[in-house]
Parts: sequence; C-alpha cells; structure tokens
Amino acid sequence: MSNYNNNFKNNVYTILELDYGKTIKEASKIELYNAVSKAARKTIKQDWSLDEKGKKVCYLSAEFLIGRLVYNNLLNLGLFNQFSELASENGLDIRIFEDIEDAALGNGGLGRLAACFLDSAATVNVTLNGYGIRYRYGLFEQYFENGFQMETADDWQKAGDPWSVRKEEERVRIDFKNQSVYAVPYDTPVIGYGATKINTLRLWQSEPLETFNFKLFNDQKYDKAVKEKNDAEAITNVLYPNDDTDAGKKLRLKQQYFFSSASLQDIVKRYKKTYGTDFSHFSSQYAIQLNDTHPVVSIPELIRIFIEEEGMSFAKALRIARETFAYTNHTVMSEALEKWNVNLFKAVIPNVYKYVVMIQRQLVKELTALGIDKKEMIQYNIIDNNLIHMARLAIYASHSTNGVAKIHTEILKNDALHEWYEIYPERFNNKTNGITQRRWLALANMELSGFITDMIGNSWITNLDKLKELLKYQDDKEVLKQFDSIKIIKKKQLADYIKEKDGIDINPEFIFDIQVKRLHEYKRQLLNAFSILDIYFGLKEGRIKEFNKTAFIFGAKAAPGYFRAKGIIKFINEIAKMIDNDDEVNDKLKVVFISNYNVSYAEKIMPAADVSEQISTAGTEASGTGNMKFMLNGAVTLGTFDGANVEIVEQAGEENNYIFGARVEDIEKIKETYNPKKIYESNDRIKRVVDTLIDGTFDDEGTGMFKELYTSLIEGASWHKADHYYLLEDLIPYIDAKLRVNKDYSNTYEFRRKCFINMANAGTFSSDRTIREYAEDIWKVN
Ligand code: DL6
Repeated sequence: MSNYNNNFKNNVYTILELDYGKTIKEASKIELYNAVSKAARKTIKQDWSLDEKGKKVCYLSAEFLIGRLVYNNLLNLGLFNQFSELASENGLDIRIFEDIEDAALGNGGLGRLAACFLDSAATVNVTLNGYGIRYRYGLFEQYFENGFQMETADDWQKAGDPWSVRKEEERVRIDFKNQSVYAVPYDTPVIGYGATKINTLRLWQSEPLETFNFKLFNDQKYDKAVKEKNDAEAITNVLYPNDDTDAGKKLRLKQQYFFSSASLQDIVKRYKKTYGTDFSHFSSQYAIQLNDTHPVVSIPELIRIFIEEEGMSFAKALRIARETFAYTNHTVMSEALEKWNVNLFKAVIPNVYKYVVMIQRQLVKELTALGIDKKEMIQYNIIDNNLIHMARLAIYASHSTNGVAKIHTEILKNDALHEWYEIYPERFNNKTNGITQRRWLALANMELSGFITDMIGNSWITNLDKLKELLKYQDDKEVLKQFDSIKIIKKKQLADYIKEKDGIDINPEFIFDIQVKRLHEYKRQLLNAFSILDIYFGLKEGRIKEFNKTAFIFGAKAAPGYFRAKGIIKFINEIAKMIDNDDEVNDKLKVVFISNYNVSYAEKIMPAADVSEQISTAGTEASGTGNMKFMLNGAVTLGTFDGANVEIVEQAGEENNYIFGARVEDIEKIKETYNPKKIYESNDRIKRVVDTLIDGTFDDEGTGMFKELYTSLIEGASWHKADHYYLLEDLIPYIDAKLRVNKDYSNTYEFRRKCFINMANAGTFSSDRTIREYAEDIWKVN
C-alpha cells in the first residue's frame, strides 16, 4: 500500500475542491461518492496492469454482477475506518452511498459468482483478470403496478463510474459479416483484501469506427449520419435477461463474439510482447476459463487468430486451444445449453464458422478412432441438425469441464453429459461454488462479524474455515443470546429498509422466512405460495392451532418475456393483499414481495433471515449461492436435496436444517407414471390451494395468467408434461417441514443454536476455497 493511504481524507477534500469547487459540506452525495472513490483509487499501487509475470488466468464471462464497489474497495484497501471517521467528523451516515451505485451487469447466480471469484482470486493471490461486456444498461429495474411486474432500464452509470479507467489506446477492431466496430476497454481494479494484489476487470464497450459521417450530414442525410454509431453502440447497450425467447438472438451472438474476440486479441497481443511468435509457451502463460457457454465462441476464434494471423497449423492451434481453455457448466436446463442456428451464425461471423466446421471434422476423426459409429456419433456432433452445440464444442476443445456442486457434477457425469464423460472421464471435475465472506459477512453484517472477531479473532476474513472454532460456544447460552440479539437488530434494519424502499410494514418479531432468487418455475416460488395458502386456510379453519407469527418474504425478477413467471409474481402479490385485508390472520401471517431485488437488497436480506427457502426440484438447481449467504449469516435451510443444499447439510447436519421432498432418484422412479391430476383430485388441501388459481379467489385482471398456471400444473402444455417440476408431489411434505420449522422456533435457544451451528460450519463455502481448487486442479497456478 502506498503512502497515499495516510492522506486519504485530505485527498477527498482536495478532489472535492479541484473537481467541483466545493467543500464537503457543500458537496452533493454523488460528488462525495466520486471524490471518495477517486481518493481511494489513488491509494492503489500505480502499476496495476494485465501484464503480470507468471501464469495469468483470464475469466471470460458475459456477466459480472459486481454490485456496489465503493464499500468493498474501502474495506479491502484498509480505508474503511478512515472513511467512517471522515463521515462522522462531517455528520454523515456511512451508508450515504447505498442508493447510488449497484452495477447489475448480470442476471443472477452466474454473474454474482464471477464477481465473488474476482474478489477471492485477488485475495488469495491468484492473477486472475475478468473479461466481459460493459453494458450501458444492466439488468432491468423492477417495480410493481397492481401486483404486476413492470420494468425500466437500469442506468447504472448515472452517478459516474469513478472506479474504471478507459484505455482508448488498447482498443481492438471486431469484424462481423456486415459490420466492424471498436471494442474499447474499461479497466476496473480488483483489490484483494489487504491490497497486496490488484487484478483487473476489463469490460469492453462497443463503439463505431467513425463516430459521425460528416459527408452524409452535409448531404442532409441526418439519420444515416449517426447510423453507424447507433448500430455499434447497440451491441453493448443491454444485458440480456435470461429467457428463452428468440428475440434478439442475433444481437446476443454478436455480444458473445464481440467480447470473446476482443479479449483474445488482447491476450495474444500481450503474449507476443514477451514471446513474439513462439507460441509454445502460450498455455503455460494463460489459462482461459469459459463461464458457461456464452464465451465458447472463443475457441474457434482463438484458432482463427492462430491460423489466419499467426500462420499456425490447425492441429497445433487446436492443441494449444485445448490446453488453454476450460469450461464451467452452470445448468442442466436444456434451454440454457446454447445452440446456434447455423444460418444465423454464418450470417454474423462466417469467418469463424469455418473453424467450427474444422473442429467438427476433427471430432469425427477422433471419435471414429475410438470406435464410435455414425449412429452413436450423432449425440456428440458439434454441428447437428443445422445447430451448433456450444456445450459440446466446449467439452471437446477444452481440457476441463466442471460442474458447480457435487450433485450437479454427478448429474453431468451420469446423465446430462454422460456420453462425453464416457469418452473423456479425466476432463470432468467438480468445483463447488462459493461466496466471498468479505462482502457477505464482513460488510453486510458488521454486527455479526464484530461478534465473531471478538470471540475468535479476525483471521476468518481470509480463512473462513476458522469459523469452526466457534463450535465450542454452541451450547453457551450467553453467546447464543447475543447471537439472537444480533439477528433481531438485522431484522429491524431490514424491516426499516423494506419500509423505506417498498413502503411495507413488517413486524421484526415475526419469523423471517425468505425466498430470494430469480423467478423460475424450477425454483418453485409457486410451491412456496401454495404452502402459505394452505397455512392460511389451516389457521382460519382452526386446523393449525399453534403458529409462530411469520413473515414470508419474496424477492425475484422474472425475465420480461416469461409470462408464467410473471403470473407467479402477480399470484403472490394477490395472496399478500388477501392476507393483509383479513383481520382474522393478519396479526400472525404476512406476505411481502419486495421489488427490485438486487445485490444491495441482498446485503440487507441475507443477515436478517431466520429461514432460508431453497426449494427447487431435486436435480434442477446446479448449486445456488444464496443458500450459502443465508447459512453464513446464521439461518436454517428449508430445502430440497438439491444443488449445494446437499453439501450444506453435509457440513451443518440434517438435524440443524429442514430437508424435505423427492430426491433425484425418487423423481427418476416416478417420472414415467407421474400423475399430478390424480394427486390434485385426491387431496382436498391440495385441490383447495390449486383451485384458487381458477375459482375467483384472486383476480389476474383478465390476463389469463392464473388459468395458464393452473393448466400447466394439471393438464400440461404441448411442450411439457403437467407439473413438470413436481410441485404437487412435494407440497404436503413441504408444508409439514415448514410447520416443523415454525414449531421449533418456539424454543428460541434451540432454534438459534441450529442457526449458530450453520454459521460455524459455513467455512467451506468461501469462494477463496473454490478459487484455490480451480487454481490447483484446472489452471495449474500456485
Ligand atoms: O454457478 C452459479 C449459478 C448456480 O449457483 C445456479 O444454481 C445456476 O442456476 C446458475 N446458472 C445459470 C445458468 N444460466 N445460464 N445460462 O445462471 O449458476
């Protein structure tokens, strides 16, 4: 750390004066935010760059859900105390920047994982640079109108972007079939805890070769004069919300090629600075991790660059590519395993298609040598039926394919990608996801982190396994009492925040039972809604006699084109309204759907939960990372045997969590004969809650959303069978488990003990551990 560090406060004053001509008292929030960020940036060693010695990992990802940087960077730079002093000396709240900045350059888990990896790699001293897209607008902002989701653009740069530096001179040219643009990099320092290592997040922005066509302007062709600019900017204008609509597919492929090609050109250029055209060291200098299939077009692109620009043979180019690339799979959902229509691909990047064909030919040769016949080969073909299968391309032309939780990797090996596992077993490995404890505990829950540090010291900040030392206090009533009082503080803070953001009152004495994640049928928010309805009817009928007051809190964005997901949001909002208006139950039951769930909201929510809802159909959620954030902040998991839930209970004990429902092997057994209609007709409680979708209990304002949900469960649709996520199968066991949690909550001491044991066993879910495993097994870096 440089000696600028000591002058941090003075630098804030100086920057305010120089940039805005203001004192701190006169400065606006945004001006202060810019000054604090710049003063903090000034403390970073001046020479951070992408040219470090030794092996460098390039993490290619279409999404980096980094959230707010300022507090995280102050913490990692060791400036948080100075900032707190500055705030208190000037009568400011340290939370002053909370509503300013929250870059949502990602959809959910995949993008947030990439952001946690950046923090961890810099902290555990791995040279890892992120490469992605500088979207002008991030994931849409959500609000509700009459319970319906509405969307507006996320203008994340409105307060400036003081953490990034534009590197004009490092721009590269990207050529599509009918368009050429510049990719201009913006570099953001990624500061490891203690600032011993600074990595880079390089995000590319698309810009025209010529900003303004003066000739066309003079000819009074005004629209045409700015057309090139608009067309170029369109490439990085918006982040795609992950849905499976066809709209914009071409633009999405353009985005993928744009950032892949820009990153590879950059990497090759840097390599050549040291080694010239001797590419024999390439794979010992660079490891490239492909975050899902979005950057997989990088493989034929690197081969293209090697052959066309460096004169390499195809065999050598493919060998180096294979040694360099590794692929992470984040889903078994077939709609998310990307396949590109050949004609579309050729219309956008014909020069790259050529190399896909060459890779396909090589695949056929290799498979033939392995004794695989034509018929069997179909399942491996990268180009098949006029489609390019990106996951197949990734597995074939890389040296590693990893899943993101043990159960997920097993499903890849035994089912989803079984044929590949059979021929290349050594390429498959597991890397269970993780989260950074700096953001998700040290910053999000200062009360709990102070309490932990008082007991075991602060080494957990860089070694989360240390939390196990807390286990010796698991029966200490005094410790558990303090732990409980911290939870109450966090619940009050969340209640205040929800009041401020959404105008909804929640009593912090209620149990906080929370489900926050993207809205998707497989995540089964609808199952949660049905269970609440059954509890509601049970309370009214007197079937449920003892019940601890509970607030069921939801947060989720539905992809704008995902009609069914939007129907589920409206349905839950209708339930919330009905319960609020029912004086018989509204003193013990509350449903809240917070709007615009994002990283900043999550930072308030995770510490405040008593119960973490992780209820996806077994075998569908690759890992989940929200489950880990809740656990680390001391909540019990109410969940299925799915994703990382399996490992959570392995660590913290099934007796300290609430696991219910069909397991993967159970679903395998029932799937052929599954008959949800029969379940519905034979169980009055199930029938009653499902019927609320069609019996007029709720109003979807003529949209047909509720009827459509009903049909999807009971009748099915042309493209899927009825209730394909097994809600009705799991509903009763789920409600039973929920009521067990509710009953157990009566014994505060026992309940908090479970929460405490969860927290103390969360060490393995640090992304520091995950990064070390990638570094050792896949990237081969120390
Ligand atoms: O690995 C990060 C995250 C997992 O925790 C989630 O379980 C998984 O659903 C998510 N996958 C995706 C894949 N989407 N696409 N494409 O977001 O990854």
